Parts: sequence; C-alpha cells; structure tokens
Amino acid sequence: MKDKEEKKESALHISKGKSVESNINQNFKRKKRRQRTLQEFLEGILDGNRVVLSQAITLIESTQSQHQALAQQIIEACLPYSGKSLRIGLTGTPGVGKSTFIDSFGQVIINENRQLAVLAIDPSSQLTRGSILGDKTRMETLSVHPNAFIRPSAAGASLGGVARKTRESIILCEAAGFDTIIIETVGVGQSETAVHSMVDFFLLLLLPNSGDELQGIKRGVMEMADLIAINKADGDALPAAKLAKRQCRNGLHLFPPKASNWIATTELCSALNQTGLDRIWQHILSFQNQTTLNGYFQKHRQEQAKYWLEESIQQQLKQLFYQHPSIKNTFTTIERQVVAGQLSPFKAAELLMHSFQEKKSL
Ligand SMILES: Nc1nc2c(ncn2[C@@H]2O[C@H](COP(=O)(O)OP(=O)(O)OP(=O)(O)O)[C@@H](O)[C@H]2O)c(=O)[nH]1
Ligand SMILES: [Mg+2]
Repeated sequence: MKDKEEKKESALHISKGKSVESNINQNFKRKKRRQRTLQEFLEGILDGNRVVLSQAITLIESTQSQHQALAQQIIEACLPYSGKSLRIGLTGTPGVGKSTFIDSFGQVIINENRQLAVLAIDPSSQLTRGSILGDKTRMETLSVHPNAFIRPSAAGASLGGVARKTRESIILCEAAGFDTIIIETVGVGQSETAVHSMVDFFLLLLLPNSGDELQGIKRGVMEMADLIAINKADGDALPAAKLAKRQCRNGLHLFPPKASNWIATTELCSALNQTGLDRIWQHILSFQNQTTLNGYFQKHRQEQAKYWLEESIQQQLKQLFYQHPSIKNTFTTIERQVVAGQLSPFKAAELLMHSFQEKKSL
C-alpha cells in the first residue's frame, strides 16, 4: 500500500534488478558474520554445548563494545543457573607441575562423575601468548575428555581485566553444567589474590626442594592456602618432599586461624605418578562439608560478590575519569608538574577531579 503511494508521487522508478549468483561462498560469509542471538547463546550454554560456551567466553573477552553488551546480557541470563559448582584455585611457581597436576587431578574429579572446567588467569600471556596453548597439549588426557572443558586465559588485558573476565566466565561454565571449576594461575605475582577472590578453596603447589623462603612464594599466598601440596614427591625427591611437608606444616601453624575455621593441611603428591591425589580431593570435599555446615561457604561467596561489585565500580569510574576529554588534555601536564615538585600530588588530584566534575555537569 505504502509502496503504491510512493510510486504515484514519484516519477522515478527503480527497477528491482535481477539477483546474480555470487562467486563468493555465501555460506562461509554468513557463518562468519551472523552473530548468535542472546536466546541462542542461552539455550546453547544451558544445553552444555561447548562450542557455544567457548564463543560466549570469547565475547566476554572481546574489547568491542557491541560484544561486551551482548556478553553482559548472556551473563545476566546465565546468572540464575550459576553458583552451584565447587570452585578451586590452584597456584604455584612456573614448573612446579600445575598443568600436569590438573591433568591428573582432573581425572580423579571426572571419575567422581563430575564435570570439570579449567580456566586460567595468566596476565603474562599477553607477552607470550603461546604458553597457554602449549598448556592445552600438556593436559593431554583432560583436553580430549568429554566431561572436561579447558579454556586458555584471556590475553592482552591488565590483571584486573583478565580476572574480571575469568570471574564472568565462571558463571557461564556453571550454567553450562560444570560442577567443578579449577582456576589456575602462575604463582609469581598479584594474580593469586585475584584468584582467591573468586574461589571457594585455594590450593598451593610447592616443590620438594624444601623451605628456603618458601621458593619465592609470598607469606600472604601461603596464608591464603587451604591446602599445600608438595608435588613431585617421587623418586629421589621423596625425602626432600617429606621434609618440605614438615616445614610447611610448621609454617602454617604460625598463621592466625582462618575465618572459615578450616585448618590448612599439607600433603605430598606426584602429578606424574598420580599419587596423593585422592587424599587432596578428600580434603577439598571435607572443606566443602565443614564450611557449608558452619555457614562460611555461602558467606564467603556473598563477600566475593560484594568485592566484585566494588571492584567493577572502581574500574568503571577510573575508565570514565581517564577517558574524559578534559582529563585527557591536562593529565600529562599536571603529572609533569607533580613530578617536578611544582604541584603536590594531592592538589593535582583535586584539580583534576574538579575539572572532571565541572565538565561533567555542563
Ligand atoms: N618427577 C615429577 N615431575 C613432574 C611432576 N609433575 C610435573 N612434572 C614435570 O615438571 C615439568 C613442569 O610441569 P608443568 O606441569 O608444565 O608445570 P607448570 O607448573 O604447569 O609450569 P608453567 O605452566 O610453566 O607454570 C614437566 O617436565 C613435568 O613433566 C611430578 O609429579 N613428578
Ligand atoms: Mg602450566
């Protein structure tokens, strides 16, 4: 009807033309271009479809704003189906055997009829990029197991960014039916704290070459541990591993009692020979039982949710501040004055805040 009216009013007439078969593979084009809808993502994830789950995590990791918007919708939609897993954090210095451990320990978990997702926080991968892919091949058994899902960490962002994306990915993995999640991180920096803020149980792997300064592991990390496992407790290293275990146990006594009332334990294991792993799993289950009974498990999760709310507000505020045109224009100059001692850092911050707020209200 509308068409006809338009035609009457206009002397111009554009013929429809004839469609010509393109020599480009249309299917391929369409496949690449067409984004799944929110509903499709949700159905796929709830169905436990790994391809869809992987694609959704890729959206979470994307820096494009339209991807981010869809990712946030997916997370919101998955939220009611999340939260029912046991989240285990795993840390240890490079070479301690984390990947080997996850591969072996993962089988213990899967043999319990559980579904395991492994996520990694590795901010260093922005430099190396390849290391995590290498990891997937090191987790040979697990990476091909139908009840396991291994996801390399997001590369490129800051630690805060990677951690947040991992936190969000947990929600999707849980909605996809994974009841056990391992979050792995290389124990060399700040990332342990980030992992600790998103897991229920924190497992620290150490090497048998005993105690000195605890192999560069910071006191704070040891204090966070719910269990310390001395890995590579095999062959000639066994006596040293036993000694390290004793030293750790003594060290743990020096820390104040945990809010969970859980008493951190030490174990020996060999990821390579697959020994000591059952005992570690039993400890984790005991922890879950104990802290569920005393209410800590739930309380801890609520505190973590609060932490991520604050964290996320801070990040967004910072972003808003630094991307603001007036801040962008003046920041370097003011910073230079602070460095030169011409302006105090506090006064400088006040000035910047002022110009941020002024421009905002305009
Ligand atoms: N003897 C022995 N060797 C082990 C054990 N677990 C791991 N290894 C070896 O230690 C080396 C490092 O193991 P990975 O599992 O790659 O260690 P990782 O902690 O993941 O290392 P990064 O990914 O570099 O941080 C490999 O050569 C493993 O074969 C173990 O229980 N006993
Ligand atoms: Mg590794």
